[in-house]
Amino acid sequence: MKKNTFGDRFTQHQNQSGPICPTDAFRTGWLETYCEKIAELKVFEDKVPNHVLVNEYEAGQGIMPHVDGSLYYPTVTTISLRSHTLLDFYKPLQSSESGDGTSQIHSTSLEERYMQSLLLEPRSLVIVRDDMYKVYLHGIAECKSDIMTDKVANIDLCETANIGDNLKRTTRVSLTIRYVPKILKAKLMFGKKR
Ligand SMILES: O=C(O)CCC(=O)C(=O)O
Repeated sequence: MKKNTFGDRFTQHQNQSGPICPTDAFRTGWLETYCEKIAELKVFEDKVPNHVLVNEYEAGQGIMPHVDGSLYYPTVTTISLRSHTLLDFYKPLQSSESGDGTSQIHSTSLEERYMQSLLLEPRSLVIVRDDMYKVYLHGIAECKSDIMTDKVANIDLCETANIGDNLKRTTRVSLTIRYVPKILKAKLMFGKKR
């Protein structure tokens, strides 16, 4: 998967290995238009998004289940281009306190922790916030096609698919558009891990 980050500075997304693009591409380019359109939805209160991660996935590529963590404003907006994909959501690992006061993590397979998926259609915008951002993990499975089942929570809202369809993936480009509060930007620049 190829990654590129645009932001107010030469910021770098954690684990990013690709080239980093300068401020001007973001501030004067077409990305700004989309950031402003998203700002009008008030998903970042009165803030305009200032951080865009561009990922390119070939068919068969995905991203491991993860949480985006506390460095960003706790809402993420993603525009999907070219191919669809399925964004899968998982419950976090459960822990409980044992007799001696230490906490014990219960290891369960990802399959058991799987909850549901969202079909991200080409040219769609998805907004992930609240517990879906803070608590649950999200990821994209490494496969070349997706069968639509009743686990696809938004299937009734989608124009390009119905239950039972098998959608073939092609190359997908995602624009993950976020707002990074100033105080957190410094942490991103110095590469602090979550
Ligand atoms: O490409 C996507 O839609 C998801 C990207 C993502 O979860 C990430 O980069 O952290």
